[in-house]
Amino acid sequence: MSPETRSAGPVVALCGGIGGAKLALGLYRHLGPDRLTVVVNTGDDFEHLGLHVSPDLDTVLYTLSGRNDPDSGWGRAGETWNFMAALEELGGETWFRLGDQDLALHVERTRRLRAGEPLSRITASIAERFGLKARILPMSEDPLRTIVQTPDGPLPFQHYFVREGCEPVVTGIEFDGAADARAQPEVVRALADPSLEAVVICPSNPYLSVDPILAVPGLRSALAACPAPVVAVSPLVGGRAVKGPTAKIMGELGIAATAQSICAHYQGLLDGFVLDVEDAETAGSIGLPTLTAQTVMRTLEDKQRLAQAVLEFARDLAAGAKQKRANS
Ligand code: FO1
Repeated sequence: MSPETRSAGPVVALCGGIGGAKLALGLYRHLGPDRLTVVVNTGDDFEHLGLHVSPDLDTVLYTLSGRNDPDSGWGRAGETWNFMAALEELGGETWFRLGDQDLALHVERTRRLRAGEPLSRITASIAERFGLKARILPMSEDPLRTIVQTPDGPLPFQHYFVREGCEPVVTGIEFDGAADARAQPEVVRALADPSLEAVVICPSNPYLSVDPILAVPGLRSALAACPAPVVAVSPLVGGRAVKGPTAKIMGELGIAATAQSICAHYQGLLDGFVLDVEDAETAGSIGLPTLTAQTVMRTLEDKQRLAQAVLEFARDLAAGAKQKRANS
């Protein structure tokens, strides 16, 4: 870590699952302990086999602590599947796969939730057990559930995503419970921190993974008012999603699958936008300061390199804004 990064302020990342967690890991490794807060989507959470599953929190916890399965991006490395095999033999529901080690997390989290402990405290204590120094926060303690509208009716998120393999046409997306959800207070405090250096919207699906965070009352306005530059990293490369159904959903919703559309989706929130090198020629039409970078993250070095570039970009934006204020 350079002396410059050591002396700088905290950073907040807004994150969904696999794609977002890759950049969160890069930020964590680049920033070093104690400076990163990851605000995680819990719209994908659901009750399955009597257990509370928080897939994006799990993915962030496993990825940042080096426990994630590098091939699938979700679940744990070196997983065994005895529970699933036994469940299958009994004729149980096996479309959503819970590995043996992963199962322990869902059992323990469910037990603690039922005993009245808030999701944020359970997450913090699991993060501590995993040796993590980053603060990992659910966007809310309250249930907000992503519902995907299809021509055959509404589907709860995991039914659309895993059981149906993202095949149904998406005609709309709703966030059940959003009106009553309260923002996690630490999230609001983190976004208002005067020493905040940057907010990074990770390259997660804007419609399925970031919108649920922004749907929590107070979080969109907290982001718009936050004292630090807000920078989003495009989840699209040349009109395609690196992983997942972002481009497919955009097409189905009648939105062009381009970096411009992603940037427009975050209108009023961003100070800068990060495009992949493959989309460099579209930089001029974004209407915001842009950074062109290699956004495909295969290795740990890729993740750290992108994190560093994004933070330097945010620092330049902050310096530019300061200069503007001084000149006016
Ligand atoms: N994704 C799958 O594609 N298939 C699965 O069976 C599956 C199980 C699973 C279990 C625990 C967990 O934390 C995540 C799991 N995921 C699975 C990933 C998850 O459905 C999605 O990646 C996210 O919800 C989207 O961000």
